[in-house]
Amino acid sequence: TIRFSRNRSLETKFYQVIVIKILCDICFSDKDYENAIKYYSEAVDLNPSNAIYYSNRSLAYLRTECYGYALADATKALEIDKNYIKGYYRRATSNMALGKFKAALKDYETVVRVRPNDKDAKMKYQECNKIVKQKAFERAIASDEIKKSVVDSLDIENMTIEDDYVGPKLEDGTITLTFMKEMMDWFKDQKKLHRKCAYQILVQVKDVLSKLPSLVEITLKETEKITICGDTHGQYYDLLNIFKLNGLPSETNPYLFNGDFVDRGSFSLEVILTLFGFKLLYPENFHLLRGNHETDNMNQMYGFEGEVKAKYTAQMFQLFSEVFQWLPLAQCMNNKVLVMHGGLFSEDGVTLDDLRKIERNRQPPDSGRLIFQMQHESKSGVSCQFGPDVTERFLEQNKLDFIVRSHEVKAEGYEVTHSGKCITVFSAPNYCDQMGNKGAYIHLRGSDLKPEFHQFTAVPHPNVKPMAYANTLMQLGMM
Ligand SMILES: *[C@@H]1O[C@H](CO)[C@@H](O)[C@H](O)[C@H]1NC(C)=O
Ligand SMILES: *[C@@H]1O[C@H](CO)[C@@H](O)[C@H](O)[C@H]1NC(C)=O
Ligand SMILES: [Mn+2]
Repeated sequence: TIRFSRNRSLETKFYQVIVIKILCDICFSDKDYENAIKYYSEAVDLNPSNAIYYSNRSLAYLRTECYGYALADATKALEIDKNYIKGYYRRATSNMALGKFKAALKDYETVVRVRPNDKDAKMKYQECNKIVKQKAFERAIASDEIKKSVVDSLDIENMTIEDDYVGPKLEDGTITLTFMKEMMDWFKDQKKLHRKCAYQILVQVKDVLSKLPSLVEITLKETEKITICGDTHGQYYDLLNIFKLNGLPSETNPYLFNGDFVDRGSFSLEVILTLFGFKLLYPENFHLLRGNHETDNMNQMYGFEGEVKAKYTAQMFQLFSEVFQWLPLAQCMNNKVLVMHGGLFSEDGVTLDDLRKIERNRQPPDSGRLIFQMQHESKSGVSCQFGPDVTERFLEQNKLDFIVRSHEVKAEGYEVTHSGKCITVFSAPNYCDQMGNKGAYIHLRGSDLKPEFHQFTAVPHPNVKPMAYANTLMQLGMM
């Protein structure tokens, strides 16, 4: 750790700035964005009127997916220097990631105006414009007709499975362990499940999920243990590795997957169909919660929609979207441990009863604030960090011991903060093939409810890069 003196002459300030620049460059080349953020914060402190520091810290925040902070920094950079082009790009990228497409479009517009000959800027502007128009169109038709379920327009019974299909099939319409094993092997060889089987799984899992409460409450007996996993993000081969290390799900080997199953990784369909299959096979012992990536906005940008369209159809994506809206939002174990994807809330006084009452069959933006926060953010549009005071008050009020959340990549795969009362778990090792992080899962036993951490590293996967199906803006953007 390098400490910078607070008592600075102009000369030491000058050298410190040079040292910081070198340190930040090293951090960036090491992908150590957390330290880069620390050093840029020092730099901002030394020289609060330099747009580059804010802009570069904004990029570091983008890389760690703290989009709210990234947005604030890009905005600050532009306040200092409204001609700083990179600032517009970064603010646009932050807004895109937060689903604020119109705001993003405005910034691309500015770049195009200032640099009429910049082809890259023009392309991004056009791409973003397309999304804004598409959203407007979707809104227009959504208000015209009462939402009909895709399920009503499917005739699954009559879908035929061609003779040359030799892959796994449900047995009399039911999922069996044999089917699950065959399907996982089939996926491992990069083969496609027959669309009829995929639809069967989706229709059945929609029915199962829609009967669950928004807050799932379970009791672990003295002798029981559950495994809690964080984000998996389409890293199918790493999911298989979790099952290899920790055993296949079963009635005696229960799991809870804490959201963000899809997007970014290019094997999201394989991940989600495997998880849905196990949910159907062991509805009481296999649990899934919704993450911020089980939403239309995210799926459009980060690959899942593109992947489903590439491997199946737009109609199947519609059905996924319907199913995602029925995923529960939080799970409580033995009235003591609360698990949810994003973390706690910006307002104080939220109770478990408030969570029970959330009507969840909807997309986050028009759904009241609670549901969105649980998946995504806490204070003021910022996507990470709520203070220990928030955790403390929440736990006390609800008579809980600690919370488990996911959503943020951690170098060790997990992180224990707030004196052990807020635990983060993340299960996508070497996230996006580039973060170099470990993955982790947690064992929680009924006997003592003490979290026990298990780490693992990434395994190889076939040569399809992450984000292969993502929106081109996201592929080309600095994310
Ligand atoms: C800001 O980031 C750029 C790369 O985008 C880098 O070349 C430059 O050195 C950084 N500036 C400072 C002051 O850290
Ligand atoms: C299957 O198709 C046939 C002929 O089109 C139709 O008569 C029958 O009702 C369909 N079955 C179902 C279950 O929809
Ligand atoms: Mn997330």
